[in-house]
Formats: sequence, C-alpha cells, structure tokens
Amino acid sequence: MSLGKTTALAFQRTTDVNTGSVVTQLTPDSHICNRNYFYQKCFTNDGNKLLISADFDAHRNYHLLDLQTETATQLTEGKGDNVFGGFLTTQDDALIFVKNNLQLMRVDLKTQEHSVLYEVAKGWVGYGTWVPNTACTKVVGIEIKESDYMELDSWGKFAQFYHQKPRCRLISINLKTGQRTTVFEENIWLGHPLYRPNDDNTVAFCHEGPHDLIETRMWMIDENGDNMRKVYEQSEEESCTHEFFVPDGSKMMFVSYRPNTDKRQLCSVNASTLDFKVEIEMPACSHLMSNNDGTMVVGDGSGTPVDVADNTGHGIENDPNLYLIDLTDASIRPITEHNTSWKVLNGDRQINHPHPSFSPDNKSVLYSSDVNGTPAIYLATL
Ligand SMILES: [Mn+2]
Repeated sequence: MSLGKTTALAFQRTTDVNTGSVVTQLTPDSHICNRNYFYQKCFTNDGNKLLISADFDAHRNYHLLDLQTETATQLTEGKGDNVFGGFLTTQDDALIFVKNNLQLMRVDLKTQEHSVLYEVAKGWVGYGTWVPNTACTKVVGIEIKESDYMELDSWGKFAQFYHQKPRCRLISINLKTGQRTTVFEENIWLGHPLYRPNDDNTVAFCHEGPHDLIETRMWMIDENGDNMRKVYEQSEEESCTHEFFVPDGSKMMFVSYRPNTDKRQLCSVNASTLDFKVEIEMPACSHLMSNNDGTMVVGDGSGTPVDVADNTGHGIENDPNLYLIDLTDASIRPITEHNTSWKVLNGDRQINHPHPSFSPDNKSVLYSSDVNGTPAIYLATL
C-alpha cells in the first residue's frame, strides 16, 4: 500500500564526447524501469513531469517523475499493470492504463484516486497498447478471445500466435459511459490500434505477426466499421513496422525494410489521401517517432529483427546509435549510443527496446536502455 509514496532519485549526468549530447540517467541501476510505448503521451504539457514504470515498490508500477526535484510519486500498486500501454491524458490530470488485461483504469495524478473506466467482457482478454483520441474522450483497443489467448513472453510464442489466427476485435470505448463498440472483428491477430489525431473517424490497426509473413500490415477503417482500406500495398519482399501518426495527424509514418540489406526506409502516407512517400533512406532503426508536424524524427539503431520468420536473410550488424533525422534538409546524425541489449527480461519482450521520442520542447530525446546492467530511463539532449 504505497500510493503517493515519494522516491528520491539521483540523476546521473554524463556528456557524450563524440556528439556533445548531455545524457541524463533518470532512474537508478539495479531497479527495473522503463518508459511507455513510444507514441503514448508520457510528459506533462509543460515538460516538467514524466510518466515512468519502475519497481520501486514490490511490483512494476507507474510513477510520476518530477524532473526538477528528481523525485518520483507512486501512482499505482500491486501486480498486473500494463507498463507500456499507459498514457497521460491530454488534460494532464490523469494516468489511464490497463490492469491485469481486464480493467481500463483512470488514476488521478494529484490524489492517486483510482476509477474503473471499462471492464473487459467475460471470455475476452484486453491486449496490447490502447490509444486515446485527441480529446481523450475515447480509446481504441484490441481484445482477444480468452480461449485463443496466451502469454507472449518470447519471440517464439509471438510467431506461434500469428499462425493460430486468434479471434480478435478492434474496439472503441467511450470513457464517459464505459460503452464499448466493436469496429472490426476477425480471426486474424490484430494490433497497434490508433486514433488518428484530430480525426476520430479514422482508426488504424495492423495485422500483427512475423513481419516477413504479413502481406499487408497497416490498415485504416472508419470508426463505424465502414471503409476498411489498406494503408499501403507492400511489395513481395517488403516488411513494414512501427507505424505511428505524426502528432498533428497529417501523416502516418512507418519503417520499411527488405532482406539482405541493412538499409531501411522511413516512409509515410498522407493520412487523408494515403499518398505514399519515401521520406528518407536511413540506418537500421527499429522504432521512430516524430515531432508534432513530422519534420524531425528520432530513431533507435538496432540489429537483426527478432520479429521475422527468416532471421538469416534479415541478419544485419547491430547499430547502437540513436539518430536524429531532419527531414527539412534530409540530414541524419547520431545523438548518442543507446547501447541497449534488446534482450527479453523475465518474459518481457519490450523492456529493453529504446522506444525513443522527443521531449515536448523538442530539445531532448527520451529512451530506455539496459546499458548499465538493468533497464533504465534516459534523456539525451539534441
Ligand atoms: Mn518495441
């Protein structure tokens, strides 16, 4: 019972001699800490506070880190927090996250008062990262039939789950009433549900599974279930991943890659017309996230992707850098090395992924890494 408990942190600052970036380790070694998924809101609008996950108490829970006082306030307790999918509301008044794959919870940031916004129906399991619309009045999520569900605690199971063709449904939840509507339901593994920013009528989702087995990863659909369309027609050998909406809603960006090369393309479609564009050729970044209007992008250099069936054909050298990509002048430069191991830890496949994104002032990049032995959270100046 530790809601509201304050943990004092001692930030560790170093300067990268190669790039000049000041790198601040926000969370201590020997604790398991991570940032949320890269497109979920984690900073308050003023940039002073940051949502993190940490095991300062008995479990991995959410804490609100104060970047000025170097302290963290515990927001949740007990086991079962989905520590990647949680996000701060647009209004900065609450954390919203899924508990035990079952309950969508709201936590008041000031009082830590909990309320249940939505409960998953019997026979179903809440899966993955659930994403709000811009006004934070609704979220889209994925539910999987309980009889088809399994814990995905290894990349082997990730592949197996794809072949099982689990019953999945893409849902929208009204956060005021808790009412659920099903947008789309099928015996295909669905993931990455997204509301297009500033356009609630456009919802995106993906066909999940080993990237090189997926024919068409990215889809959009109207909120009422009409007008399902491919975001982009992939060529035979092409894999696409880690799609996100540019925060102003103008584009969807994603990574495209092919076997037998370490080259990657940052691509986009116009979110209204789906007009396709290769934004830039880039190093082997796994995850990318843009600034508000999509002119600047940060990405995490990586090695051979684990989420493909053909690891040999996709084998590449590890790239340990974080990159800043400036699309206004087509320049790419390293920010610093993240040096994460990418390892699965205690069945958690995502914990050692950097998942970089910009701070609200676009002057720093936030990321996770286990470079010092345990997963920790870092902020590097640009
Ligand atoms: Mn990841």
